Amino acid sequence: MIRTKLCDLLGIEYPILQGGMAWVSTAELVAAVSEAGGLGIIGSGQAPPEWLEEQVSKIRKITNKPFGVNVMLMSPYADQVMDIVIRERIPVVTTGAGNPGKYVAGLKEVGTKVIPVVPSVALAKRMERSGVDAIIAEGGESGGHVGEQNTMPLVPQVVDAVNIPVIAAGGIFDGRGLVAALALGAVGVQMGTRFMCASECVIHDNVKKVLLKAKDRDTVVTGRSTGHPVRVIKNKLAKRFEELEMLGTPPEELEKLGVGKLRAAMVDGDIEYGSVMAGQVCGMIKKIQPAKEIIEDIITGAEEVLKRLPGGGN
Ligand code: TUI
Repeated sequence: MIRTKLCDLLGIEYPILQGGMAWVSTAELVAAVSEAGGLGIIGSGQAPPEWLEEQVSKIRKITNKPFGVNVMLMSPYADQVMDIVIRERIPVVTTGAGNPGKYVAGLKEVGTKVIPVVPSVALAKRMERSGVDAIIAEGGESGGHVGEQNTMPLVPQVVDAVNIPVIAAGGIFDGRGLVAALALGAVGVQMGTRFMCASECVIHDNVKKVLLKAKDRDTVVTGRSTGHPVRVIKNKLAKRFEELEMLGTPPEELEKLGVGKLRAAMVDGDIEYGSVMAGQVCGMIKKIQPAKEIIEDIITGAEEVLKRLPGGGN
């Protein structure tokens, strides 16, 4: 059994967080992951507060296990979403694309654990000073909005720089990845891409089919020139982005091209002109399976790896 102090901190059985993905991790997936012993996390993205309230109430009808909400701090609704998190006493909040500093006191007052996602050591230190409970160090192998560091160098540097627990994210798919993350000093992992092909995940079937077929080199990072680089599956939209960036198109024009494209992919199934955000591990997805089976596979896989490692069985 692989338990770490993250399990005690969050009241979960396994040190596995399902990354909060906009338009992807809705109540169905979140409840299934939490019910299976991991931590399911709602991706609130740019959704209005009423949407979040609905999701929370759906989850509470299915499970009474802890779950989380990811707040994308660039969302125009971030303040209102945080108000709901506090009012509903959501057990865990993760944040992306910014610094949650101004919300920490209010969240801690109601007992919500605050865990920002960071792409660098400097941001990890800044977040620690704001009083957060743990940090997710996310490498550029992950899908969606990414930083510049990769997981292998980022995680140990963050572990050395802070005194709070560190969770590894980016490029982790199975028991091998979990053990590797623990070896780097992390107390657990966050995985997004793998859970996109969970049976309970509501994304369009077209996207699941693309992921099932994807190989190691099928993602690309676009939008570096805008200051908001995102890792996506290569398609016609990604190609257009690359062409426009090469031509020196102003960032505002490029940003406009991206508006509404994540929804177009995940909800409407537009896999050519939508933004199919996914991490480099997409090449390892081989089947659609229930979240419970995914979690069991990761844990039994990790236990086998530990036995197989030199000295592990002795
Ligand atoms: O947030 C993510 N990944 C995401 S968010 C997203 S939704 C989206 N929609 C439209 C355009 C762009 C994104 C899809 N994927 N990951 C966590 C993450 N956070 N990665 C990097 C950061 C980050 C960046 C800057 C965290 C803090 C930060 O601080 C900046 C500051 O100045 O405080």
